[in-house]
Amino acid sequence: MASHQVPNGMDGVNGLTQPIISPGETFWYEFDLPRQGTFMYHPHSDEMTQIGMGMMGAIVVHPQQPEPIDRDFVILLSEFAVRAGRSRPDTTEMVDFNTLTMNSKVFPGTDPLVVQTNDRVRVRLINVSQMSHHPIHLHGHVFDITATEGGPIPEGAQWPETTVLVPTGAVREITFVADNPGDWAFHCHMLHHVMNQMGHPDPPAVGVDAGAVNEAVQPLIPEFMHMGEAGMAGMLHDDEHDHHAMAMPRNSVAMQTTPGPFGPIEMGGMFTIVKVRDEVDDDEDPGWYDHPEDTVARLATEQELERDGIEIPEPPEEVDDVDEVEPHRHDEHDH
Ligand SMILES: [Cu+2]
Repeated sequence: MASHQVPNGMDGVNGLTQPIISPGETFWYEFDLPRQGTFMYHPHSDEMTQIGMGMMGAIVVHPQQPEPIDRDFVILLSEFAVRAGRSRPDTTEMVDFNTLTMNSKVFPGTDPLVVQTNDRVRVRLINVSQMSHHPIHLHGHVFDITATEGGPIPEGAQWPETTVLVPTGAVREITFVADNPGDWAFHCHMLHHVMNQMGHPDPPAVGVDAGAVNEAVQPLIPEFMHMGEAGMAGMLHDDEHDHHAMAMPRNSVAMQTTPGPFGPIEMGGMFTIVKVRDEVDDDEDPGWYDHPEDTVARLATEQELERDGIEIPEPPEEVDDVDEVEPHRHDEHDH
């Protein structure tokens, strides 16, 4: 029971303040919650296994005089090592966590945060990740950091941010007025934390047509996937070849990309959407934002480019004959 004033004997540290809880046993805990705020709990016994499989929770203690908050969210940030094609986490992993979650879900499975225009919104971010801190970034708004797991920050000491770093084992409460209608990305800014499980042991293939390699290799090595030929995003659908770009092993989600209103959203993992609407129906997902006319970025016209003195260079000619290119090989001493 982290960061609260519990009696020592209720603190739950295996071996230090209580005997181990054996399988099938239930222990009894009782303590007061004298302080308001956001707190976490998790086992202090075989943490890598138990937290590595998701054993954690939040406790929110509201003040007796409630603050004027219209929407109040709790998001537990955590990370798991779920190898491609596997159905449960690898709890021997110490460093390389590939499944970064909000409330134990990856985007697009994460819930959107639905709020009404001008709502005062609080998000309680709790990080129970094993190794990672998470710089959580909100688009379109500025928030104040109003509390930590130690309690509320006095108003004069709060400061504005658009990204809050949540260290592992810590709580950050952010508070903002949702005064900007739209669909706003709300996500960890560590770039591979907004991607889902990556199982490839192979070099990236940007610029390479890997063709049928996946289909040939995946039956033998489920983790194998070649990286997208034009970057990492061509995972859900490959328009050029009009097929599912990457055949994925069982129990897997696309590393990135989920269908959005303007095409694939090239995100996964620790990513969700704050949906600010003039009219909301409780927590109901309102769907995609309907932008007012002429408020969406679009292709610049030739006249506009000319007016601003921008010249677009001709793209280089495509190389047809790849036979002359020496294939890249791993140096055996690399590994
Ligand atoms: Cu992160």
